Amino acid sequence: MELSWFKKGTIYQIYPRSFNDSNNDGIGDLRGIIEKLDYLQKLNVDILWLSPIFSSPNDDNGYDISDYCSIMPEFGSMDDFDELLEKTHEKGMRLILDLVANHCSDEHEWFEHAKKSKNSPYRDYFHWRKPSANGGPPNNWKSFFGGSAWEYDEASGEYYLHLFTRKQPDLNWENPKVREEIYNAMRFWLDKGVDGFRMDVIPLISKREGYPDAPNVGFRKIIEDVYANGPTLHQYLKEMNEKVVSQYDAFSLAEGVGINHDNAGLYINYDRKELDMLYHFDILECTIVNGKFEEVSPFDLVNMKRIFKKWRDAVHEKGWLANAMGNHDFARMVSRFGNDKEYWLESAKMLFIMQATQNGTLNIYQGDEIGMTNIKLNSIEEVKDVQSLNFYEENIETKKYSEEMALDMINKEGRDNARTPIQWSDEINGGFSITEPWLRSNPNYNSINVRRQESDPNSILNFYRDLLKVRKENDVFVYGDFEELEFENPNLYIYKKQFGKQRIIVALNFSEKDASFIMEDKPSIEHIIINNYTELDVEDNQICLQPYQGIIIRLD
Ligand code: TEU
Ligand code: CA
Repeated sequence: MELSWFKKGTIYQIYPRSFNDSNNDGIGDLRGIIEKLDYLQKLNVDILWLSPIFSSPNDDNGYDISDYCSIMPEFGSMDDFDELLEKTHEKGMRLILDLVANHCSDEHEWFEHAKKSKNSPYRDYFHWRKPSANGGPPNNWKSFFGGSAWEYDEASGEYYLHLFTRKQPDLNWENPKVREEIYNAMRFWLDKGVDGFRMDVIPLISKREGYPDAPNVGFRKIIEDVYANGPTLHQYLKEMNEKVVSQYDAFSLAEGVGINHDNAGLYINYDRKELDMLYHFDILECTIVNGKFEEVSPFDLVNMKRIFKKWRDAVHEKGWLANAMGNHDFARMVSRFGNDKEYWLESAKMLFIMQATQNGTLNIYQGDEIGMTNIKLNSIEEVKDVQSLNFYEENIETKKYSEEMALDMINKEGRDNARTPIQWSDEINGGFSITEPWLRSNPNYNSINVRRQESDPNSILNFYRDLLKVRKENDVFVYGDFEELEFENPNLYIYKKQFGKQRIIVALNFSEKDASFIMEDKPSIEHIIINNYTELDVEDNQICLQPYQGIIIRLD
């Protein structure tokens, strides 16, 4: 297996709007990131991924781009970006950008031209269709954010496709000009020296011929079988890699929406030369039964183990995964998979032990390193995320849920949970800005904040730093082969990993009670490399883990 910087490097995702506000207008910005580069370097992360920083009307916070080669004025200028890139590199870190190539903004000039005239050369940059026989949308496709995926354009009497909001028209990748436009935008940033791209919903770029109706199945299945994995997709991914990414010392990370363990190889197997890695949705959605909000199943450890194993086996020696436990689209990791109340400290650390010892490129989301939690928004006026707002509107209109119930669901699963401003200190708005932020700060910044954790050797922040350092020094964390113990145990997650001569055992207690297990050989206390408690209860070959205790022991 080929070892490389982007396999071993830890990716840290920055959601710029919420990271740090340098000019106190309530919105995070590029200079705010520059101010925190020392912090990031000290955290021991290697690759910064910025969620979109390009010009955008912000219908979906930058995932609706109106100019791929300019900086969103709220975030700063091109000079700020150049400085950020240079300083990131000076500090020995890399920088990747978010490529949103499936759709652009309806305020992009391509779409404005396309809308003006059916004869415009830009018309064919998008997907236009006549109404169906009954005058309605051309087919039954639903948008990811509710409602039909087709929007009617009065002037031309045709509908255009938007798999996300109506302000995010899908680009027509069948048109070679569209592909060249995107490749040129990529080259623009790569020529500046960026180190790669995270590729937003990249599995959706090729649409099924004739836009056939979706069958009456769950939304996840529809994504897999109807929206993602289209007929010309792999041809384009190959082309993009050959013409662009492979020409630079850069890598591609796909957002694996609609990819399952059976077809993942088509995207990432080394011999395919398409993408360098992907993160899938099975872990991120393991408590979401079918589409966000409605059905939430309780966290089930054995199910999570199965998912990890299934994917590990699927890519073993053939391709490479990134591994994410949270991002700007999901509720907070410690609130979903841990216990953000009595065992906040222990469970946040334990979850990170698990994440940092899974194979694949480690992908951290901003704020998880201090154990940031979900927020309780008190009214719909406080909700900012378009997905949550659409859900609310649709369900209040149809009277499916009461206002209270809908808000409750949004508070559990909504994307704003992960988008509250980073809590730098216990000062006003968590030290993010002295102005009221675009999205309310989580009031728990009084106790959960960077400044406080900096000075506490026992903090989650210092735990992340230490563990990331150990991970850098031990390839077994990144590349090791797995052997699981007590697979069906619903409380304990135990595995051995081996890489060359290096061997470790990881043991994690996911329950709120003590839990014991037996090791083949008597464990040696001196060989404990990571422990989220100050002590470990060992008696002969038996180890007893306290609630949410997690340990890593060297076995050589
Ligand atoms: O997300 C795509 C995506 O699949 C998410 O919408 C996901 O399904 C949802 O949040 C889970 O319920 C990407 C971006 O990460 C997201 O922020 C954008 O809104 C979306 O694409 C459109 O660009
Ligand atoms: Ca600002």
